[in-house]
Amino acid sequence: MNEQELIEKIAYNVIQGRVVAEDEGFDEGLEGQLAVTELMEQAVEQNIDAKKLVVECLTGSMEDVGEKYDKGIYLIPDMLASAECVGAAMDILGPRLARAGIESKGRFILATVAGDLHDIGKNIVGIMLKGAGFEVIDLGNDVPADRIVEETRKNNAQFVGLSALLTTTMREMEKVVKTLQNEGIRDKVRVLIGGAPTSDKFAEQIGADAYCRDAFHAVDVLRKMNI
Ligand code: B1M
Repeated sequence: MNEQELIEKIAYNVIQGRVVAEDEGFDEGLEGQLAVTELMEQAVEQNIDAKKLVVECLTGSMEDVGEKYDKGIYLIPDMLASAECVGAAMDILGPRLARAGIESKGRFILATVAGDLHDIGKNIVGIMLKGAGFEVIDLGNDVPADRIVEETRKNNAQFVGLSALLTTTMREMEKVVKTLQNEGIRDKVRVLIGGAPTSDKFAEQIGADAYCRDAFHAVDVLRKMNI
């Protein structure tokens, strides 16, 4: 299979929610055909650029999944099946994105805010930050502001990365910034935010240092901060 065919096949199988060849997929009857795990292993063997694989096979496909959910074609279990595919793909791609043995550029606390269970984007950001040389402490999803601030203090972290995918949870980011202020450590950390409903304007409104469009942009933003 050439590079383009492989990319299209992986993207298709993410949308179908097929982790391994035995899975039947949303359209059913696909069992036996190569799925995300086998295809991603091939892509890695063929040395296809990891960034291209993330953007074209994973991020793009999840947008499609979101549209299908919006239209009522997909239900929550279908979104979850696709999410599982991204997880499996990142398990294979992660070591290629995160190069080992780089000197630490600082400690990064990463979390999806309280009330929000979306963690695919955050996990990709974590892998990219590790690859860029940061020591990442990932607190997971649905993390209350108090815990984020407590871990920031305890670990003497220089960076806080917050993720939110819901319009109902993005306000939690402001709570984190305010709690950092109240605890007197706001000026010791840079706060970076990301997730579909957030923006440059929102970052400014809540007093965060930067908005990151995607994981690659996050690394770029940090580079521009001269870190
Ligand atoms: Co949900 N969901 N979901 N969902 N889900 C969205 C976000 C939604 C847009 C779907 C839709 O309606 N079209 C919609 C939100 C609407 C809104 O708020 N305006 C939605 C909804 C409504 C819901 C529920 C409320 C559904 C329900 O129960 N009725 C529910 C809420 C649960 C909760 O959180 N409390 C829910 C549940 C779920 C699942 C659990 C089933 C699953 C998540 C599984 C998981 O994460 N483990 C899920 C999924 C998969 C999605 C979509 C389809 C995909 C999200 C995703 O993973 N994208 C999503 C639709 C969409 O986004 N188009 C949707 C791929 C990922 C790589 O991108 O997360 O944007 P993203 O991350 C990027 C950047 O944003 C950036 O970099 C990342 C990598 O490049 N970034 C950062 C993100 N965080 C960053 C932090 C940084 C820097 C950059 O810090 C430094």
